[in-house]
Amino acid sequence: MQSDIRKELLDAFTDAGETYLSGQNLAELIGCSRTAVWKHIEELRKEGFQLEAVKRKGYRILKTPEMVTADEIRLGLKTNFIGKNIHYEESVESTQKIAHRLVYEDVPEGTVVIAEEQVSGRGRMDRKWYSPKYTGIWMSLILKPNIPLSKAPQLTLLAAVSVVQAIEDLTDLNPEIKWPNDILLNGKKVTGILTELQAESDRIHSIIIGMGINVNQKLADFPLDLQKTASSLMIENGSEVSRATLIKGIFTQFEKMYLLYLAEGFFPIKLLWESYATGIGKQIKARTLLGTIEGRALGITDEGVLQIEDHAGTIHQVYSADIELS
Ligand code: BTX
Repeated sequence: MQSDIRKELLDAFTDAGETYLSGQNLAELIGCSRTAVWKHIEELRKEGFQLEAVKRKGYRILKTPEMVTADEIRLGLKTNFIGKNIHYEESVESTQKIAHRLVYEDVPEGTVVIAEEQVSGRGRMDRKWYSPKYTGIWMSLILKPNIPLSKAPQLTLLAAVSVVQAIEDLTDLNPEIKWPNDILLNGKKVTGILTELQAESDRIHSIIIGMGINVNQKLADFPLDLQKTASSLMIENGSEVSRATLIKGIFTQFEKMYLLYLAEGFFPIKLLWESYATGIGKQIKARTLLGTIEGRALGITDEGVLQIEDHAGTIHQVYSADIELS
């Protein structure tokens, strides 16, 4: 019912073109209350629609948000296989879920699922990932590398490097990576990466890399509990960033890194990852499922595993954890 009002509201603005429509006009046209009209106009603003409001005249739409449809992304994309096959949806539960299904349909390597919004976006360990409409990049990339299971974490680090490089190419921002995959700007999380696998014995059948990038949200658009820890590229950059251009940049960087990785192994990627890493050489706290380890982060191994030296001099290998920087 709610989305009907919204659709009718957008249709009314489209039909009106340059003409202003008052709250009263809109309420009568759609057959709802003026409060409902106002509420939907506020929602549209949050999603990046620019609406002009003029006293005694009403509203009109000045700008609609940029979409990240397959056509938008294909335009000028120069990769050979990453992002060549795009599965686009307006609204989904989670792009990861769709990607897992597509793997069974035997889609080609490099297929990407992209959505404008996720209503049940997920983070690591069943946490939630907030993925509002039109303001971020929510996508899952399907890969089929012929590598053993133990090497899977390397690809998640490779993904983080690709996103950082694409952000640097497009903006003046200098993101940092917090092990394993959080991308931070001024200490706040702008990107999360979730890697999931389908494997047979110890061989990877497919690997699904989910990337969630906050692009054009304002601080007030985040739920209160995230406002202290999360940020977006627009907040840090001071101006809007084109989602479609950034997606193309990520595909280009990812393909370059992935081909380098397949040809030369993890070492060149490891060097790049370390050049962006924050917290290496410093005191950190790693919360793992088995307990908390405190000590100095020594770096990552050739497998992508974090090494921490505790106060007694013991070196711990950390495969999965949440890191707190001191
Ligand atoms: P994570 O477990 O490292 O982070 C999840 C935590 O981050 C949450 O518990 C919350 O505190 C915080 N958080 C939630 N939403 C946001 C946000 N938008 N910005 C900053 N912080 C947030 C990170 O997991 C992995 C996220 C992957 C998301 C992608 S989006 C495409 C794909 N589909 C899907 O469902 N997940 C992936």
